[in-house]
Amino acid sequence: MTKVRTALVASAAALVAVAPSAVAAKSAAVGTCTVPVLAQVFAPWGDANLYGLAPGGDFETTGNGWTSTGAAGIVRDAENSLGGRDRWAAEIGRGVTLTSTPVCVNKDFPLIRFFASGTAGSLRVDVVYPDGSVRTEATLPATGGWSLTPQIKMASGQLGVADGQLTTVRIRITAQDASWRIDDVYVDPRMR
Ligand SMILES: [Ca+2]
Repeated sequence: MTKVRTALVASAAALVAVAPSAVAAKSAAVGTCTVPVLAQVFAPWGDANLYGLAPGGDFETTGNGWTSTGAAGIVRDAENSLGGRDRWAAEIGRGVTLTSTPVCVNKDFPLIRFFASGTAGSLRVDVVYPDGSVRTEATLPATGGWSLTPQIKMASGQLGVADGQLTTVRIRITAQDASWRIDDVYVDPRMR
């Protein structure tokens, strides 16, 4: 496993040092979970659910903890659907898997949603559950350009926690048969 980085990473860090993420600044640690600020970020797409940015999921910072199995990096790409100062996206090479740091959720059918861009092949979205099991929760067809994924549901029964308890999962994204770009990985943790 290698850290996600390219020669461009240093430039991304410089940008972020000037303008730190508001989401990161307001997040709060609860036990081993870091609960992000939740907002209706996909309301313009008719989705009223409350989402929080997965740690490092905007790829605007270096050392974000995401790891890859091969060629992947942060690239300058103006995926700017959510507005703000989003300047960087993750590029995943053909056949490469990108894995997130732990993401905080509870058991009431948490959701994953993000932006993806791929002109060929498909993008597989797996979830690594607390017991180490891995399930494929979505396989997305080529988009042709930046596109918001559907709501990707995690398997509630795999989380192994009681109502109201928090746990962590990892999101594992694989570019199958072609390279893809992703950005703005959000989770609706269902912690109401
Ligand atoms: Ca970004």
